[in-house]
Amino acid sequence: MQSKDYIELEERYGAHNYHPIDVVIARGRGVWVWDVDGKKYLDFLSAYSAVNQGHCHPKIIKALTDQANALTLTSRAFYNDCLGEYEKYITTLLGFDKVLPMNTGVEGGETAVKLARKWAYTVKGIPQYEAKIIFAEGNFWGRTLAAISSSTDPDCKEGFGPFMPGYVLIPYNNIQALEKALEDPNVAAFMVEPVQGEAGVIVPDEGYLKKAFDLCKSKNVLLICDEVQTGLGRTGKMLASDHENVKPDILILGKALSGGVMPISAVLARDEIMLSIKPGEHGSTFGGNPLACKVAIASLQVLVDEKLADNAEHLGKIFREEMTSLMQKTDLITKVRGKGLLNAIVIRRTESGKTAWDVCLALKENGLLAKPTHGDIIRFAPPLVINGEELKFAVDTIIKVIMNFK
Ligand code: IF1
Repeated sequence: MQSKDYIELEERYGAHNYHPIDVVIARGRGVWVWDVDGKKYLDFLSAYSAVNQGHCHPKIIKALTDQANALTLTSRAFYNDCLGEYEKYITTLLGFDKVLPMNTGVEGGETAVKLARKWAYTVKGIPQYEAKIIFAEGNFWGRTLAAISSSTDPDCKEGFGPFMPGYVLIPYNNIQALEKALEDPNVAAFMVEPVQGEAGVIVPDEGYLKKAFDLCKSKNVLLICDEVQTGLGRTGKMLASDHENVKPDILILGKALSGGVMPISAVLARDEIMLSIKPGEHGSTFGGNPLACKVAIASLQVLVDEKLADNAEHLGKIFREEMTSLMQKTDLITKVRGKGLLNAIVIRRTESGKTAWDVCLALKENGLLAKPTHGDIIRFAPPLVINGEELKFAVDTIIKVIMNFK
């Protein structure tokens, strides 16, 4: 079979809920992937930051296969011999009292919202079912009905109502708006991404998260940080909230918690919040399964052992410098922004009507995989195991493609 055959199969038998770039990947290792014809590409998306540790990291795959041969799933009807070890490891590493294990990122978000509501009724004392959660415009936390209810993107939302009540939307990176929204005594939580990913890698002003945290604290409102994308080394620290020394009341992790091996998410909080949910009130069949526990421990260990956050910080600076100097040589790029190795450039639409999509196709032809978003933004987020030489290849490729783009 050739590329076009695989694409036709998906087109014929799969739902049409995605529009992928025309490349059929068959193998991956570190920062590299190979298509079905054996052509090699540098992965500059990392499955939206899920493969921070690189494709098929040997230590993570070993943890997976070792555990797969012993035990994969018990459900939470019984104890298993991996969950406690994992819970101790992740809470100690990140400094939280307790963890609640789930699978996908969006389930982590759902869990955080449920926790905030339960805490609001049982601890804060908000009247029954009047709790509100504040979100920032441009937020993205997945595709469930609860998640799209907070969305301001019509593509995510239109045609899927009615929506979840109890949500309040304020502009991102606007402390005054938050202060005003917090005047409502029925606010339980403010849920926010330290850097907005889907919105196009929007980095807020320095101090935004810290001020938001302080304001929330003064109103007895929980700060929920959605670090599904920004967490686990991506922005140059273990957590993006570490940049401002903020410890969120509730932290959501996903994606790279498994190094891209399987869906693993986690919600972390202190006892006062976590213990407001009692047996039978929340969970999932697969959350906390032994396979996931071993994979998550290995994935976190790799981040620590290989100092991937430091690498993201260091190479991210170089990358933005290179892109900024490229921007000065061409009017095709109108903006460069990001933190660590979560970066984006904004492409100006050309006279011939070409867009960021066409730039990505040209990048692909030259061996670099990236995906456009919102028509004019290209997100650049390589695996954090990338080295200086590989980064140079990426930078040279981007320069070549942009400077020759017609
Ligand atoms: C898709 C973008 C990224 C997330 C944050 C929770 C979740 C996500 C901050 C939910 C998921 C994804 C999912 C993916 C595309 C994607 C994305 F393109 F939308 F903008 F990463 F940048 N919180 N992000 O970014 O996690 O339930 O998917 O495990 O195809 O929808 P999930």
